[in-house]
Amino acid sequence: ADAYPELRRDERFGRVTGEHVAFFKQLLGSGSAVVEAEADVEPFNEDWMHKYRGQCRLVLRPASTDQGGNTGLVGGSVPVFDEIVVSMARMNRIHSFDDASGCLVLDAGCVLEAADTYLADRGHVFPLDLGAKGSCHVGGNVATNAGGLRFLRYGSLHGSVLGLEAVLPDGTVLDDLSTLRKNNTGYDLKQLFIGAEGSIGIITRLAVHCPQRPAAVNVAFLGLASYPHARRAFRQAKAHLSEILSAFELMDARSQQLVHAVRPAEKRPLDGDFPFYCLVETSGSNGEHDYAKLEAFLEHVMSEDIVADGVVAQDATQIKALWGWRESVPECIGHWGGVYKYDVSIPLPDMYAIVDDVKARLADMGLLGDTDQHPALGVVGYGHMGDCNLHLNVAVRRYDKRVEQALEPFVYEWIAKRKGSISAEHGLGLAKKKFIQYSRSDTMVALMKQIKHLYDPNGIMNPYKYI
Ligand code: FAD
Ligand code: 2HG
Ligand code: ZN
Repeated sequence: ADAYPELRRDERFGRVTGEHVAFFKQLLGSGSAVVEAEADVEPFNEDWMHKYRGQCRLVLRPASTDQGGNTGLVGGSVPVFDEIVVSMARMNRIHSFDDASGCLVLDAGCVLEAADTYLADRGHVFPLDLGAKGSCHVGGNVATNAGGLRFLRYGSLHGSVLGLEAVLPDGTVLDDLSTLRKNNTGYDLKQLFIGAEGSIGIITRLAVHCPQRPAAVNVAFLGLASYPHARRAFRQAKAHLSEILSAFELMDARSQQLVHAVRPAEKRPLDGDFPFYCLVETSGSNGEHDYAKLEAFLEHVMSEDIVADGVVAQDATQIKALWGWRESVPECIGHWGGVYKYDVSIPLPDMYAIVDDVKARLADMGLLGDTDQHPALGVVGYGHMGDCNLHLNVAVRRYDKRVEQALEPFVYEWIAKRKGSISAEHGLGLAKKKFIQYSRSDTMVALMKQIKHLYDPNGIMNPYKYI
């Protein structure tokens, strides 16, 4: 109640008793399947950003070893009060892979990177990649409909997930584990679970369409004089690289300064300082051919003064290092205390303007600056430019209500005016639940509530969140 003064515990829900614990031990077996000890439950009560905290006292781990998951960024994965946490970490088996169709059937608790490594050995690739790959679960990815770094190439999980199995709130097992690409027989119910953030059922198994792994990957890192230059570079990247373009990411100067401040020993990709940087990746089947295309693109954009400076990675180590400057932004930016995160879609022409407007607003209000008196130390914009998806991050020395009030609803109103989305790829969780109306009409919200009620009439699935 102290943590969330605006929320009240729903007294329809029981409180965990010794009898409940005994029941679950009988059901799941004792040992590591039922977690009660305070120190062991604690990690499940706090999220990755150390921003949300619950009071759960019981964690159930149907059929493994380590905790995975809990990398969500909207407070959706930790309890609010004393809800029971179900960890999927022990359900982590890969069941089958058909290398002709590319269909992978696996448990929801498989770690994304482990699934991708399995596929790499078989010449295929998981159609999603993101910075948290080493700990997030594929079930969590699907539950949040995560977008990630190669959405531009492989598209949404709404297209890649062929089927799923889920347990409904009343215990019914929904078997929609189809491995077919085409299946127009009635409503496509699985789609409701993709991006539902655990609000209508628990995903237990997935069938995912996994493409052929590209034989050749090339990466260029560009320095640019302004945001309009970055937009022009993106246009040219599409024109020159078309079918081999697999990522186009944007990073502003401040984001790179903050990464540099945390990792001063790492050599920066370009010698000079630029207001913006872009990372361009190609994935294709012929390395030499792709490299030549990327070089021709770079030559063109430099000769036209669209790009001020650029470098093309010469080997896999350099590719990894260049990606590091992009992928480590979320982690480095939290180094000073906390981060207010806004994951938004905005039509490209206006996309970066929100960063300038937020910066000006916080500075005018005396909340942004270099001294300890200022709660905010940086307003940063980066993200998946190729998908019109910006991550607006405000790095703070400490979480501070004045900063939050300056940002909300200001950011949401700004986005609604431009017909953007207040949640592009991270979901609603607890953080965005009360702002859904900025991106969805009353009619749509009413229908969503009906769906929630239909599947979960007692409101027991991830309560207090989403809708
Ligand atoms: P959790 O955090 O454990 O859960 C997330 C939500 O899904 C919760 O509401 C939970 O209740 C629900 N859920 C989890 N498992 C299931 C299940 N089996 N059935 C039903 N509901 C379930 N996101 C992007 O879209 N793109 C990115 O590029 C990206 N990069 C990231 C980088 C970092 C460093 C971090 C920390 C996060 C990033 N994310 C990104 C956020 C993203 O949402 C998560 O990383 C990931 O998709 C969540 O998976 P998880 O297993 O950790 O889920
Ligand atoms: C990314 O693209 C993730 O790096 C995280 O979606 C973004 O932390 C964020 O705001
Ligand atoms: Zn992202």
